[in-house]
Amino acid sequence: MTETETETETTKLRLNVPWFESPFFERELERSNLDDHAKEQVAFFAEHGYLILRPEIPEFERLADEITTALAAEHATVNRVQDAWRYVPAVRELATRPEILTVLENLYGRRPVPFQTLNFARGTQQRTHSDLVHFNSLPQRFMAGVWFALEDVGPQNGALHYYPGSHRLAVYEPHDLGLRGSSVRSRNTDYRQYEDFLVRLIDDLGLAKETVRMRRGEAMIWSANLLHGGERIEDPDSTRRSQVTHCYFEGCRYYTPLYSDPPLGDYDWTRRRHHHRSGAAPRLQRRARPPAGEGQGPVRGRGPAEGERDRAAAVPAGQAEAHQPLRASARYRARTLRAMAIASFAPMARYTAASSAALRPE
Ligand SMILES: O=C(O)CCC(=O)C(=O)O
Repeated sequence: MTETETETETTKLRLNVPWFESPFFERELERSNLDDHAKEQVAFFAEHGYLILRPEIPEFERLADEITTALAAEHATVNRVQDAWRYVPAVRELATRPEILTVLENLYGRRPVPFQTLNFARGTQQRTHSDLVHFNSLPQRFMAGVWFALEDVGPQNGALHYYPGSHRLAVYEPHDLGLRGSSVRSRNTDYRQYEDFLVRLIDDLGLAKETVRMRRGEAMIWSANLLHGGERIEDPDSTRRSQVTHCYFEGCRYYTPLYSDPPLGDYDWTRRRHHHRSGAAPRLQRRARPPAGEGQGPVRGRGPAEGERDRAAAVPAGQAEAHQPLRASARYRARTLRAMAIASFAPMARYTAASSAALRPE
């Protein structure tokens, strides 16, 4: 077989998984038209399952301060505020910054669909988990978390921990553990069984845990299946303001594995389709490219090499098509996106377009 024929075969065999999880990934990465910096980021993410970066967001200080002020009253009583993007413009803006969406699109080869934010005032001390038990997609694994430090984070206030490379493990859902997600009465008990299972798995496989110190303004992107959690808080009086944005990717269906039994055909599909049903779905939205000089900041620590790059060229035109796993017609794509992604998550897309210019009408 000639080289061209082999390439054609590889293209035909493009799998319905994020491209960094494909057995053809190295070849596809080589052939992609991403710039060198983006290639290094994707290669690092493929191997380790996360990236730590300092996005160059000129308004970051203002956004972080506005978020802290806007949520002060709620945070006086609860640590975890979900979906503040609906009523705090700064949360929405940070969740949809083009500097982050561009990286996500490079990593997954599809446009990201941010759908949920969580704002914490203090460390969470969450036990180790994979986000795929909470949010999964068909095709699988098209989900990522973006975690922003709104203040310096270290052992004193509950650092993040994670197991590099664990994103490559199998996806474990309740039915894999003999639990019945779709009929479970005591979610907490069953969720504890899932967490206990992961402790045993990590121990058995000898996975090595890492914790990370982060500076205000730095972000960590993790692949959905990366095992991660929150470390113990050493100083009980400390704050640890942070914002997590959970993102799906275009062209998928989304479900909650914790409440589903896929082998029985029983899926708890993500709802919020009322905008679509009522005919009020907005037009298809598309994110803008970052303005020149406002792209991705250098990756710290074990990430790709540091240094200045041509940020503006982060996503060359046509790149999404170049390694998009679903090779569908434009009509199919438009219909799928409208029906699944945008309709399901219409509010975020609409507010985003108005507030941060991260997305713009097609
Ligand atoms: O913020 C933390 O401590 C952990 C966050 C986390 O595990 C998550 O959002 O999935």
